[in-house]
Amino acid sequence: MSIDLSPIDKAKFVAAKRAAQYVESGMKVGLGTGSTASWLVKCLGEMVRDDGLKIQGVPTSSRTAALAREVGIEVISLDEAKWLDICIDGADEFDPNLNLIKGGGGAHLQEKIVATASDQMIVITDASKSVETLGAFPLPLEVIPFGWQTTKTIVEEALVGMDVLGRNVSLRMNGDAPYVTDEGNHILDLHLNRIGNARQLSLVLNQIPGVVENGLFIDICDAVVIGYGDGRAEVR
Ligand code: ABF
Repeated sequence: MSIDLSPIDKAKFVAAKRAAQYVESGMKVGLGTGSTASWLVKCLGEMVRDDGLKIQGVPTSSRTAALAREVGIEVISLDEAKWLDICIDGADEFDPNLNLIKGGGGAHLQEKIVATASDQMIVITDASKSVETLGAFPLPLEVIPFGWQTTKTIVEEALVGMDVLGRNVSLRMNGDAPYVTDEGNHILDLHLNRIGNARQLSLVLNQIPGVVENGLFIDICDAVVIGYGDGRAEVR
């Protein structure tokens, strides 16, 4: 695989390549979504083709499913797999406790289901996603389209009692139309700037009717592989 890449793409590639070493023949593997996870899928495809690696992949989005098939990975559904040995995915932010914000790519619902059904969840990333406290990246909240404006109002009211610095909520758009997830839902982006108590916020948000899932991944990630533009990789 060509490594004539920009420093940021090199960092993502290096993280993916290092994390691919966790994958062994016979494993059922959760395949993440996003640009970093795409490198992982391509690396695994290469290992399937060139090294005889035998795996079954459970993609976390229709985009990843298409890429996995294209590179020759056997794709199965989560219900066929039932349980996974490992899941490798990107993230938008990770903190020192390896808690995450995910969903900038609009796929955190499937990503959280797949990660939760895995013995091990590994995040692959460049160093820019490292934060002391989660929240600078807008927190994605998948909501069903029915009554989404009412759901938004209730979310805004719920944020008043939360330990956050910002409370602006916006509907994610795709051009002139609301963004639609693989599950046919919309996404509200919560501009919180700083999340003081991510566990509490996650519980409160998921209790609101109309909310399907938030992008906070608490106590789900087991390790973060950070790639650097100079070719180094670090595991935390
Ligand atoms: C998915 O892709 C996410 O949950 C996260 O939103 C995003 C990260 O994308 P990238 O690797 O392109 O920065 O993993």
